[in-house]
Amino acid sequence: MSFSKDFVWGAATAAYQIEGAAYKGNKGLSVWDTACKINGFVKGGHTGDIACDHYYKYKEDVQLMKKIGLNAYRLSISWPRILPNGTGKINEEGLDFYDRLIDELLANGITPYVTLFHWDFPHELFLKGGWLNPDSSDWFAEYTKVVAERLSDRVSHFITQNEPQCYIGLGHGGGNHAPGLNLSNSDILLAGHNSLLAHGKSVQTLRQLSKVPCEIGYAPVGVTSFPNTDSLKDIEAARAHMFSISTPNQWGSSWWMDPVYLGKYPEDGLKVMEQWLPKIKAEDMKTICQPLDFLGVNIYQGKRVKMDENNCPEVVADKVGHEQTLNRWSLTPEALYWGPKFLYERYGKPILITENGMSNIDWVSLDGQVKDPQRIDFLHRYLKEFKRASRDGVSTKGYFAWSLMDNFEWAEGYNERFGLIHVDYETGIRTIKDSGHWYKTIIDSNGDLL
Ligand code: GCO
Repeated sequence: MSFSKDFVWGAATAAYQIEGAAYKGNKGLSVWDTACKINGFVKGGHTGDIACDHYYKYKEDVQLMKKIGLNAYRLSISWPRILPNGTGKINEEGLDFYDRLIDELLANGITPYVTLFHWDFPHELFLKGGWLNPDSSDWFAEYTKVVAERLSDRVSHFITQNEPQCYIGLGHGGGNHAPGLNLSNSDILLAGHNSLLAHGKSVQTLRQLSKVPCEIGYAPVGVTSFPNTDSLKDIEAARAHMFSISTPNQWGSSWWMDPVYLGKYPEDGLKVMEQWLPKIKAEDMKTICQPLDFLGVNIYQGKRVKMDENNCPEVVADKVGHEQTLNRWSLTPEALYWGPKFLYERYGKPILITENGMSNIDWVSLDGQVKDPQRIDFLHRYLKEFKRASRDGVSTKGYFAWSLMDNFEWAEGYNERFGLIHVDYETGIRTIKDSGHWYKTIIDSNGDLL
C-alpha cells in the first residue's frame, strides 16, 4: 500500500515570511515588524516589509501552486492584520485579503489549511505582557472567533499554532527570535503554559463557531530521534530518547504534545522543571487537551541514537563530512519514517507533515531554469521514508513541503532559500525550480513514483 487516495499534497508558508505589505491595509504591528527594526536582530538588516509581496501577488502565486499540482496549501493568518491591536477593533481590509485568497484557492481546487498563529504576535498585546499575561489565552480565543466567523464557511482545516518551541523557546529564552526576550525559566514556562491554554481555547472556539465541520490540528517541531540500526534495542533507545526530557529546555516534543494530546505534561519533564513550574490547575489540562483530528508536525532532521552498554540511549556522533543542507541541518531521511511512527504509536492520530524541506543556494541559470537537484534528492529521500511509514501502518494524512516559495527566513533574513519556487526579491519575479516540477510528477502519481 502507498498513500491513501485522499492524501494531502501541499506546500506551506507563513504570513510574515511572504506577505509583505507590513505597513499597508491598516495592518497593526507584530513583534516581528518591531524586532526587524532592531539593529543586528536579522542578518543583513533584512525585514519582512515587502518579503515576497504576496499580499499583492497572491493571484499569481495561486496559479503557480496550480502549476505544481498542489491539492492543498498551508498558509497562516497575520493576527495584527485583522486585529491591529490584537483584540477589539476588527480591520475589515485585512479580513478581505484572506477572503480573496481563500476564494482564489478554492476556485483553483486547492484546499486551504489555515494556521492561526505562525509567530507574528500583535505588538500591542506584547506591550501588555504578551504570552505572560494571564489573559493571553482569551485574546487568542477572541482572534480565533473573528477568523471562524469570517472564514469557516469555506475553511475546514485549521492548525492553531506553529512551533511553540520557537516562539516561546527562542522568542522568550534564546532572544534571537521575536520578541527577542531572555527570560527566566519560570517566565518561559509560564508563557508556554499560557500558549497551550490558548491552543485549547482556540480549538473550543473553532468547534463552537465553525460553519462547516472542521478538522483541527497543531504544528509543533517534531524533535525526532531514530535508531542507529533496526535492532530492537536501538529502536527502544530512539523512542525513549525522542520523548524523554532530561534537561530544562524548550525543545522536547513531549513537553508540547503530551498536554495537547494526552492531557498531561510528561512526568520526567515535570521533575526536571519542578522549581520553575507555574501554577497548573487541573482544569487547565482539560482546556488544553481538546479532541483533535490530526497531529501536525514539522520535521526536518533527526538524531541517530543507539543503546549503549549501560542500556542508556546514546546519540551517535555524525560521521565526518556528513551530508548537510545550507543551514547545517543534517540530511536524515529516516526522521520521516521513525518520527511519524513513534508519534503515531504515542498519540494515535493521523500524521500530517506540516513542514519538511531544505535550504539551499539556488539561482536562475542562464537558460532560465532553477536547477536544484539536491532539493529533489532531499524530498525524494524523505518522502520515500514517509511512504514506508505509511506502508508499515502509520496513518499518514499528508505532506506539506516547506516552502512554496523562497521567503524571509526569520533571523537569517533572505539568506536561506527553502522554496519550490525561486523569488527574485528585487524584481518580484517567480520561477518554479526543478524541484517544483519534480514534485508535480510525484503528486500526479500520488507518490507511486517515489
Ligand atoms: C520553522 C518555521 C518556518 C521556517 C522553516 C525553516 O520551522 O522555523 O515554521 O517558518 O521558515 O521551518 O526554518
